[in-house]
Amino acid sequence: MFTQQQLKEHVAQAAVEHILPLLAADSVLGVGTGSTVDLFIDALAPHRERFRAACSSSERSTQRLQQHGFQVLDLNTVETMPVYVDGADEIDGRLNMLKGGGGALTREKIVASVAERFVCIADESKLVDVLGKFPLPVEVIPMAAASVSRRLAALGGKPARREGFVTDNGGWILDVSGLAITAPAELESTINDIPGVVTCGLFALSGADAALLSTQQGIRTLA
Ligand code: ABF
Repeated sequence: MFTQQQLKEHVAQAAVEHILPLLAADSVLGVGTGSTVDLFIDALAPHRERFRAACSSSERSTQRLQQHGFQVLDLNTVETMPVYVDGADEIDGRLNMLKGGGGALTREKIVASVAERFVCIADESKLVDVLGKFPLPVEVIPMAAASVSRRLAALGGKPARREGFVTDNGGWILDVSGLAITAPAELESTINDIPGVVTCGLFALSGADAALLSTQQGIRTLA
């Protein structure tokens, strides 16, 4: 039996092998955030010369990339990227994701929006039938935390402010439990429209293009 850490290491290595053929010498690679992505960055280090630079979704990933000697570009200097690699807290069989457990959901969604392909990397525990067992993160403008919470409660959620956490953008996070998300794209759109919401942690209007899932039997690819 592989541990969850070993499963994450396996999929990090598989992701490197999966994306290298997609990268040209002048390519910029989009990099997500989280513990699996940390391992992906480490596995990518020996291949630093295969592409031009990275574009990062968090200070956490930026630091790790720079420690390995990668050049990290400001997104404003990047027009396109062939691929964005990121983890997820939950992913369903249609490649809809629930993300933001690490608090980086806004920059993740922004960088992913500039990439041609989103490759999600995760251990098998993240694959679910219905999204929502993991509390849905929603980044809000601090002054709107209470008003957005009321609107999320009206949708059937139980929002709780992530105490003592401020995002890289100066936002607060509401973690919303109690949602059975049977129509993720519709719920994402509804939450996006609440005044004060910066980012909803549902990636369904634009989900992953492929997922590499690490299982006890090896890497399973969903596309
Ligand atoms: C990131 O991946 C976040 O959205 C999410 O919190 C994180 C979870 O992945 P891991 O289990 O690898 O930390 O994109």
